[in-house]
Amino acid sequence: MRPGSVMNRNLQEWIQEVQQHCQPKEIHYVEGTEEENRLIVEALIKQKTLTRLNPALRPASFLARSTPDDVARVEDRTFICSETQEQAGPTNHWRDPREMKETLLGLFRGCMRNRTMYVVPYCMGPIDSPYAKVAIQLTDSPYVVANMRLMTRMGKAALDLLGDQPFVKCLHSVGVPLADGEEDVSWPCNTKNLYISHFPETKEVWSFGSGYGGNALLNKKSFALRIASKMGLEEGWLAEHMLIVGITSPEGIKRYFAASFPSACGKTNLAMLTPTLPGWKVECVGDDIAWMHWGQDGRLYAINPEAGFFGVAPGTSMKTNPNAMLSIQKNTIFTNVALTPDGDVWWEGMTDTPPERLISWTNEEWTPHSTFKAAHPNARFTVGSLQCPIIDPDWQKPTGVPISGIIFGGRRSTTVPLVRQALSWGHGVFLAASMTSEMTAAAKGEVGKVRHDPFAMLPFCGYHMGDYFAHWLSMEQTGRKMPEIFYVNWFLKDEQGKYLWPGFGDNIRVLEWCFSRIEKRGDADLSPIGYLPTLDAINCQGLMVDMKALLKVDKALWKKEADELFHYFQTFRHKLPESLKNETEKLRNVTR
Ligand code: O2Y
Ligand code: MN
Repeated sequence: MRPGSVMNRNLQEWIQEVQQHCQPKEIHYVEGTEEENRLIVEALIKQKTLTRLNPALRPASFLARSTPDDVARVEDRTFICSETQEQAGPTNHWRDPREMKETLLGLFRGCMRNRTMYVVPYCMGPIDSPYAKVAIQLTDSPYVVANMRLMTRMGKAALDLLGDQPFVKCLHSVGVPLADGEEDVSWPCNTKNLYISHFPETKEVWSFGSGYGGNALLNKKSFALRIASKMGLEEGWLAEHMLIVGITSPEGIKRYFAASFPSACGKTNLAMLTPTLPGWKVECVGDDIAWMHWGQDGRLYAINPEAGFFGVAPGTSMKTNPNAMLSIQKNTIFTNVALTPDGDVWWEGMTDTPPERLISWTNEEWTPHSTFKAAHPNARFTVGSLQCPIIDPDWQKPTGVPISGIIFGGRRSTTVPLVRQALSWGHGVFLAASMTSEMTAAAKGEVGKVRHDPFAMLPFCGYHMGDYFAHWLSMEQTGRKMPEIFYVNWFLKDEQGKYLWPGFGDNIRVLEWCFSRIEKRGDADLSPIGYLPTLDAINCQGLMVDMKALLKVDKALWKKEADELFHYFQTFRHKLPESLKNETEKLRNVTR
C-alpha cells in the first residue's frame, strides 16, 4: 500500500504532519499480509525484541521481554484531556487538552528519528458490522504492529472500509529517537516521560514512552473503551469492559451473557469456561470488551470489537483454563514469561512442578530455589480469537449476539456473597456502580487493597463517571427487553484464608442459577442486597462447599459497606443520579 493509495484526505494530511514532526527515517504503510508480518517478525528477532520459540513445540510463536519498568498499564500516567475537568470527572486524571498537546508536541518532536513509522489501519468489530469503527495508529514500534495484527482486523481491509470517513487517530511512540549509527536496544521505552493521553472530543489518543500492552496497543483500552465509551454516550450505545459468552443448557437452550470484572479477576477464564456440570456448553465471543447496541426487536446485542486475546499468562493451566492453553499452542506472542531450556514457555501456575531450570522474564538463570518469579505476574499472551477451540459460531455476526444477562463481579475475600440478582435494572446499575475489588498486578498500585471500580470501568471510562451512571440508567426504555443483572464474587475466603468456592469450571453452577432466574425459574429469597439463591438453589452435587457462608449477608459488614459507599458516591456531587442516591440510602437503612 503505497502513499498514493491512501485515499482518505484527512489521513494523508495527518501522516504528513506527524512525519514532519516526529521525523521517522521511513514510513511503512501496513497492509496486513503474511509476508509483511514475516519480515516484521524477522526484524524483531534480529533486534532481540523477539525470540523464536522451538517450532516443534510452539510453532510460529515468539517471546518478548520488556524492561522491568515497562510491564503494565500505568493509570497515574493515563489522562483524559476533555475540554473541561468537569467532563472528565473525579475518577480520571484530567489535563487541559491544549496544555497536554503542547507538552506532548515537545516530546514527540524528532522522537522517531532513525526509526520506521508504521501506519496501521485497523477495524474494531467485524469488517461487515454496522457497529465496526476504523482507527489508524501511527507507531514506531514493530512489536505493537505484530500484536495488533493478532488483536484487530488490521491492514488493507480496514483502510478500504474507512474510505473518506472520519477516523480515530492514535499516535504512539516509544520515545527513543536514535542518533545516526546508534544501535537500538531490544525494548526501547522512555518511562520517565510516560503519557497515555486521550482527547475524547476529537477522538484522538497520544501515547508516549511505553511499548507495553494497554499503554501502547491503543486499539484496546484507549480506543475500544476510553474513546468508544464517549462515542457510546454521544450515539446511544455502550462500550464496556465485558467478556461475552454463549451458554447452552442440557435442554439445548442458548443464552448469551456479558460479564464485567476488574482487571485480572479471571475474565478470560470465565469467557472460556469448561463446565463441570454435565450437558452444559460454553462458547466464547470475547474475553475483555463488549460494544452493545439495542436491536430493532428491543433486545441488547453485543459485538466483540477485538479479534484476539491479550490474556494474563500466570495462573493459566490445563486445569484452570484448558481452552486458553489450547488457543496458545501456535501463532502466539508471549511477553514476559519464562523460557524453558528446550525453547518453550513457562509461568507460575502452568504446571504443579516447575521445570528444573529456566531463563526468567528478566533474562536470568532461574531454578525452583530462586527467590524471584520466573514470569512477571502481568506476563501476557497475544493470540487470534480463531484459535480458541470454543470460539462461538456467531462471534463475528455483524449485528452481534443477543444478551440475556449481565454479570458484574469483583474480587472480595469477605462481605460480598457468591451471587445475587438485582431487583430491577435501576438496582442492577446501583450494584454495578458500587463494585469494589481487591487490586491485582494488572495495573501499578497496591496489590490487595480494596478499591471502588464502578462497572470495572474505573481506568477505562473516557468521561465523567456520574454521566456514565446516568447513561446506563437511560438505557431502560419502553419497548426494550432489559437483560437481567447479577453480581458475583468467586473470591470469598474463610478465616484461614482458604477460598470458599472452587471457581473456574464450577462457576457454571452459578451461571446455571442465573440462567434459571432469566427463565423465571430458580429459587431465590429477597435480601437487603438483592435476590439471593435459596440454600439449595445452586447445584453443588459433588462439591464440598459451605453454601451458608457463601450466601451470608452480614448486616454489620454491609452497614460499613453502605456508609463507605455513601461517602464514595459523594465524590460525584451533583452528577450522581438521584436513583443511586436513593438506593444507597435504602441500603443504609436496611442494614442499620
Ligand atoms: O498491562 C497491560 O497493559 C494489560 S491490561 C489488560 C490486558 C488485557 C485485558 N485486560 C486488561 C486490563 O487491565 O483490564
Ligand atoms: Mn481488561
